[in-house]
Amino acid sequence: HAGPHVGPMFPPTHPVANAPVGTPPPTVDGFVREFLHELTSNQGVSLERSTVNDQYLALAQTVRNYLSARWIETQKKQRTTRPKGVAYLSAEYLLGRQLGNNLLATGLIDIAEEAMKQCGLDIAVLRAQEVEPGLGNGGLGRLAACFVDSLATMNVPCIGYGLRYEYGIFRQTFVDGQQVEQPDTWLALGCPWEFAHPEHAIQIDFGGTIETYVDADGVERTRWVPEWNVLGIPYNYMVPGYLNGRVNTLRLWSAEATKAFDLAIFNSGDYAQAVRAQTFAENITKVLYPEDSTPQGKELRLQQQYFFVACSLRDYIERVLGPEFDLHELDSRIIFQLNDTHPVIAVPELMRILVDLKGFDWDEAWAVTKKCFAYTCHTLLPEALEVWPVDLLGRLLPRHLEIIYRINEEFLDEVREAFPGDEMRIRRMSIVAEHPARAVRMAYLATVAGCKVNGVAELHSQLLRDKVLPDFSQLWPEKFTNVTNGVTPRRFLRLANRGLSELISSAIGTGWVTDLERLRELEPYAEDAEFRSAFRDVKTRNKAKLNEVLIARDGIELGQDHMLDVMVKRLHEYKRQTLKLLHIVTLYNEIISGRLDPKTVTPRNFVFGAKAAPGYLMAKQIIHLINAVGSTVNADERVGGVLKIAFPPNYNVTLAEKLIPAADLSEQISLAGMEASGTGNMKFQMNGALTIGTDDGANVEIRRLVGDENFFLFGMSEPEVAELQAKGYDPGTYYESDRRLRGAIDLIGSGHFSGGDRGTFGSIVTNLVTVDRFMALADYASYMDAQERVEKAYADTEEWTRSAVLNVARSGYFSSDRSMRDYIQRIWGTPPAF
Ligand code: 475
Repeated sequence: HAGPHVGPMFPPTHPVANAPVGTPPPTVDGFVREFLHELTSNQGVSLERSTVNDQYLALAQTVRNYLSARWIETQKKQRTTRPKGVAYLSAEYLLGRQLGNNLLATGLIDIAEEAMKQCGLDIAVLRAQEVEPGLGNGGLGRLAACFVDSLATMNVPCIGYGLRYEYGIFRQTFVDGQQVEQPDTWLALGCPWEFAHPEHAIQIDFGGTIETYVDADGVERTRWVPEWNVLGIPYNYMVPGYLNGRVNTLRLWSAEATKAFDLAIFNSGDYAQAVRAQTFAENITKVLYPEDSTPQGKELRLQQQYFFVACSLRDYIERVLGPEFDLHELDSRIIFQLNDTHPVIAVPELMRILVDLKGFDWDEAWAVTKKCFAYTCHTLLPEALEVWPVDLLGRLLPRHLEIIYRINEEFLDEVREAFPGDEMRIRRMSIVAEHPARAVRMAYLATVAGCKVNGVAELHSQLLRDKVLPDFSQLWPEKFTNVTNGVTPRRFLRLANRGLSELISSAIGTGWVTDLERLRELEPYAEDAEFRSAFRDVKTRNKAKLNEVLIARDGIELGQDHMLDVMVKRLHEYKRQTLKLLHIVTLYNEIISGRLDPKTVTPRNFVFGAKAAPGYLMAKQIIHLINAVGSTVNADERVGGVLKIAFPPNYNVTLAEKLIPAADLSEQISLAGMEASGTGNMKFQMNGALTIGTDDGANVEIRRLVGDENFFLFGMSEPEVAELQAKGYDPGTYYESDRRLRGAIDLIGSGHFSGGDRGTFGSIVTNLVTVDRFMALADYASYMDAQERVEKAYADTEEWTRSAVLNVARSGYFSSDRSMRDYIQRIWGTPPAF
C-alpha cells in the first residue's frame, strides 16, 4: 500500500520553495528593500529611529509576505480538488517562536541574516524580541504544534482549531525560591503572525432551555432556546510545510460580546451593565487554564471548550464545506481528531447540528457522527480524566446534555445485548456516572463516539486497553490502536541545533530533515574518531551558547566542562523531580560528611526546568526545595564546584531549544505506568543526549531502538509497580534500611536547606516517608546504581560519544512525520484524496 503522497505540492521553481509562483528568486537586496518598506509603511519609522520591536515586526511582516501567497494558493487548490482533510481539535497549541520556523520553511534563513547585516542589524537580536505564543501547558499542547508542522510538511490538508487565549501559560518567576506567577502578556507588543477576521464572526449560544415543537412535516422535534451568546472571531495563523509550497491553517478563536446583546442593554440605559456584558463574553478566551493533568471542573473551562468546538464545527461545515454540501457524506471530507477529552463536547454538538438544524433523523446523524471523530488519550492518571457534573452541563448546554443521555441509553442497550444480565458492567460503562455526583465521563463519551481510540506510546495504549477502558476494549477490540508520539525535527533539530544539523548534513546530506529515518546512515560514523570529535565540538559549542543565554537571562553560571544533566518537564509528583533531588542531596551529603571525595565525583551541572500548576501545593513546595538545595549546594565550598544546580525560571519552548542541544544526560524518571509517552525524551535523544530512565511511556521504545548498552535503565517495571501496589507499599521500610537514602531525607528534614527551619520542607519529607504515592523510595537504590553507571560511562569520552551518535542515528522513528503516517494508516484512512 503506497500511503499518502508526501512531497512538494508544486515543483519548486526556485530555491525559495514557499515564495509565490512566478516571482523572481529572492535576493539579499530585494529582502532589504522589502524589509525597509515594511518598516516605513507598517511601523511608520525610519531605520535610524526604529526600536528592536519595530525591526522584529518589520522582519516578521517581510517573511509573512513570502508565505501568504502560497497560503492563498493552497486554499485555492483545496477548493477545487476537495480532498479529505484532518481537523485537529486541540484546546492547546504550544507553538514556540514563529520567526525562525517561518524563515526555515521559506528557505530564507541565510538571505534574511545577510539582509539584516546590511541594515546594520543582528538577526539574533530581532529573533530574541519575539514572545512565544505559550498557548499550552506542556506535552499535549506541544504535540499539537508538532503535528500541524508535520502535516503541512507531508502535504496533508489539515486545519488546526483552537483557542486564542489572551494570556497563555503564566510566566514563572521565583521569589525567595518560590514560584510566583505573572500574567503572560504575549500580545502586548503586537503579534505579526495572525490574521484577524472579525467579519467572519460566528455566534455561539449558551444556557436557556429546550422545547419540543412540530415541524412543517408534522414531525415532533426538539430545539434549544438559548439564553445568551457570544461571538467567536477567527484568527488565522499560517502553518508552512518545510520548503514544499503548502501552507496550512491554524484557526484560533477569540470571544467577543455580540452586538445584539449589548445593544439591548444599552437601549435599556444601563451603560455599566452593557460594558460588564462585554467583559463577561471576553472572559471566555481570557486565559489558558494552567492545570496540566488535573483539570478543575470549572464552568468557565466548559464554556471555553464548547465555545471552541462550536466555532470550529460551524466554521468547517458552513464556511469550508458550504451550504451545498451533503452532510451525509461528511466523513468523506473530514476527520475530527480529538486531542484528549477537551474537545469532546463536539460530539453532541455535531449531533445537534445534524438533528435539530439539518433535519437528520437520529440514527442517520449518529451513523455520520461515529465516522467523523477519533479520540487520542494522553493520560493514565485517574484524576486527569475529565468529568462534567450533570447540573453544570444542564445549565450551560441543556440540549447537549439531553443528547448525551440518548447516546448513553442506546449505547447501554448495545452493552446489554452483548452482555445480558450484567448490570455491574452497565454501571461501570455508563457515560453518566452516578457517584459521587451525577457526571458525564468525557473519555467514555469519546470512546463511544470515536471510530478509533489511541494511546500515545505502546505501553500507554496497552494500559489504556487493560486498565483505563478494559470494558470498552472488550466490547470493541478493533477500536483501539496505538500511535506513538513524535516531535518535529525541523524545530527541534534543524533549527535548535544548527551545529549538529550541519555536521549531519555534511555526512549524509540534507534529506533527513523530511525523512528522519535516514539518520540511520550516521551509524557508521559512530566508529569514526574524527566525526566523534566534531560531534563533541558541537556539544561544547552548544553548552557555551547555553551558558551565554543563562547568564544573560538569569545571571546563572554553570560549571565549566561539567556533564550537563537535564530534567525539564512540568512539575508533577508522578514525574519524580524529588527522586532527582534525592540523588543530588545524597551526593552532597556524602561529600560534606566526608565519605565521598569530591575529586572522585564527575563534575555535573544539574539543570531543572518546571512549572507547577498554581493550585498544586506539593508541586510548588518541590520547586521551593529544588531552589533551596540549589543555593545551598552551589554556595558550599566543600563541594568544590563539582555539583552545580541551576533552575532557570519560566521553562518554555524557547528555553528548551537552548537546553536540549547542550544536554549530555536526559532524565526520564517517572514511575513506570504513569507517563503516557513523554516527548522531551525524544528531543533529547535526537540531539545526542543519553537517557537515564524507567521503563515507562516512550522510553520503552527509545531503549528498544538504541539498545540497552546506550540507555541507562533503572527502576521497577509497570507490572512490578502493580504487584508492589497490590501487596501494599510502605516507603518507611526503604527509608529505614538504606543509610544513604535516610541521610538525604534527614538532611532535608533537618532544615539544612531552609536556614535551620525544619517546618519548611516537613510536608515533603513526611509525604515521602509515609505515603510516597509514586514510589520514589522504592526506585531510589536502582536509580543511584544507574547514576553510577552514568559516571563510569561518561569517563570514557570516546565510548560516550559513540553512544550519543548512535542515539541520534536511531532517533528517526520519533519524527512526528512518522506519527502522522501512523495516524493516516491506522485512524484517518488513506483515500487517494490525501
Ligand atoms: C502526557 N495535559 C505526556 C503528552 O501526548 C505525553 C491535561 C489536562 C488539562 C490540560 N493539559 C493537560 C496533559 O494531560 C498532557 O500534557 N499530557 C501529556 O501528553 C503528549 O507525552 O506523557 O503527560
